[in-house]
Amino acid sequence: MIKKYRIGNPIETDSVVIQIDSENEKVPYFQMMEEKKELSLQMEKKDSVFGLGETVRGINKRGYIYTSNCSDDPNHTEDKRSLYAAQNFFVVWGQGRGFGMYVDAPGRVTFDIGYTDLDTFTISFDDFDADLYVVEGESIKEIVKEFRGIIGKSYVPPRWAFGFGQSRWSYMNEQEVREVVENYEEQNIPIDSVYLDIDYMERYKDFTISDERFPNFKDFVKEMADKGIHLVPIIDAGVKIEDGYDVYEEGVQGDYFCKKEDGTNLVAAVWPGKVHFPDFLNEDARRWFGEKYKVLLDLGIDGFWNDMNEPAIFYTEDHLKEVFQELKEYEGKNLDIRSFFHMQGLVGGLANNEEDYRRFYHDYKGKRYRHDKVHNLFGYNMTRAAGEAFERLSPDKRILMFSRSSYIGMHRYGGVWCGDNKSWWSHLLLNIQQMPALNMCGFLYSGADVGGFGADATEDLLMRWAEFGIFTPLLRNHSAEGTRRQEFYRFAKTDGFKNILRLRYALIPYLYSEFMKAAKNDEMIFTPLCFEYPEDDLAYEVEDQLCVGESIMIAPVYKQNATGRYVYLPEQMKLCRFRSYDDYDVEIMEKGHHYIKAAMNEVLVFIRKGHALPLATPADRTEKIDYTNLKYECFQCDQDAYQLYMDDGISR
Ligand code: MIG
Repeated sequence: MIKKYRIGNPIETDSVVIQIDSENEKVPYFQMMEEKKELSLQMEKKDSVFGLGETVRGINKRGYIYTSNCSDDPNHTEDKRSLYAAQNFFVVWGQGRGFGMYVDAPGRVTFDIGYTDLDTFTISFDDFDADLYVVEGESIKEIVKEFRGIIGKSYVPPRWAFGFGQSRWSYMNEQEVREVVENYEEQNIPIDSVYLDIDYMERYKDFTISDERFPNFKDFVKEMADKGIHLVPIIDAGVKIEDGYDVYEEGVQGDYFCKKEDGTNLVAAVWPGKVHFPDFLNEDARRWFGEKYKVLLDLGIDGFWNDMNEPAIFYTEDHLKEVFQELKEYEGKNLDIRSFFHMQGLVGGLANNEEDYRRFYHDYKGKRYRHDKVHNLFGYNMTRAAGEAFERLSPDKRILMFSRSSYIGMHRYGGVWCGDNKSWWSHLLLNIQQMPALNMCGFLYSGADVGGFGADATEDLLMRWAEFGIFTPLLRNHSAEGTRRQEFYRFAKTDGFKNILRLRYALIPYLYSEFMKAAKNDEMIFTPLCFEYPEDDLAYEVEDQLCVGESIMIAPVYKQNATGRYVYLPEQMKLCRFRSYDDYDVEIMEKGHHYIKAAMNEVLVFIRKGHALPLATPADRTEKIDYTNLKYECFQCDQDAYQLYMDDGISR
């Protein structure tokens, strides 16, 4: 059961698609403190808090403070309060009861979940305007399902997007891309896509192709398609200011860009230097920008990733001017400690500056809003622009789309990747812990950069990460400019990588089935153990094992030099220790704690009682997998216990 409560005069976000009338009663559970713009809840000792989507820290969010304020921050350390997303749905659960709440407010919202006081959960608002949806249910899973029922169905990608994708910032030309594909083919490692980062464009201009680097782009896309390889270009939020550039000129003419207070277009800077930002919140601008993807669709492209859409801002023209002014005053002076740090802060504070988010406006649903009031809707609406356009431009064929920034509602138009993580063991664990929270908020097609984006990956980290990544719908190896190259074929243990990737392809019939069932039934793919075994107190403390779909539980190894790990089994399960899809040992394990060996190339999969896991013979491309010849690994049932979902993998 869901009830809606309105505080103040909230700005519509289009995240909820079901019309619900708001109650006249007080908000339940939380105490409202009007003057402080706060809601506050006394938590019970045993209450856990789950959700909030893509954030730092563990599965149980209790004990820290999180701010929904979409941020381009490449340092996902424990002390951060905001990452790229604003996904304001959570569940409080303890002692066999609880509730869910969705805080629908597009501005900044802070969730202090036991940070100030361990037993107090306080939600505070910049503006005290919000729609609150309170969700009741018999279990956490039921609450999540109820909530998902009001926000609309999750985005479904084409099936080939369940294949492996190799990425790098950037493959600089046709030849580099060819070499990647050739290397994968030579090593017999399956692959379905190669990602194109910003350098495929002409001077970082959206919807252009560099003539120099990709002189025959259309032919090249075809050449790759003939090999079964999809090229997936990046699209950035900022449109370069350059005379003669059609997107810029159309945007100016159509009045599609974000404006400053004085009505002129905001000038900010990102990759291309100075840019304007399309006003994605505006329906006309959204339609116009969405239509631009056609340029690439017409060249044979069928997948995209939307980046820098928090939006990331290197600087605004106005702010930069002010900073130069101030710096002049420092020239020739003897800088003491305070003035030195202040001066340093002037320059260091240019990027993603809070004040800049108050310098421009949106024309949204017939009204003008200052950006910071609707900040968290920007990336969402960029991806919505694309998603709505794809429905018009590609009515029969699904298009791959995922975004860096997001808000609930965007899950209908695309997936997400978790942004600029690092090649750190702690970020492998973070990836594991983010998946269920993303699913709760409707984001099913998701994953993180396998191997880590920033910093240098090591072979063992990459292998362990791949061993988890093969379970995430989006499986992409991506890394930053200047870091160690981390394509799987570059390391000595290529056989290990090959077998792990081939195991992924063996699992695709299962993963795709579980994905489609979750999308159709508003369910999760990744669940923490306590969602499945709510009666088991110990299950609430397990933060490094997940159930993946109905049949299996996984226990990834995420520690350097580990040759195994401790695993908690809430009930008897059947362990399959995979070295490859057809080389694995099997053991029935009793309920309780175990230390389980897992050599560097071994993947631990536990089959749950009464469930079956289909396994295909791997192919080098997703669409070549033979569905007629599946083998089933069963535990106390036969293969009929499993309902396989099948479709053509491409039509909508
Ligand atoms: O400021 O396009 O998260 O995946 O490789 C960096 C370059 C901009 C950030 C994305 C990352 C991408 C990078 N982009």
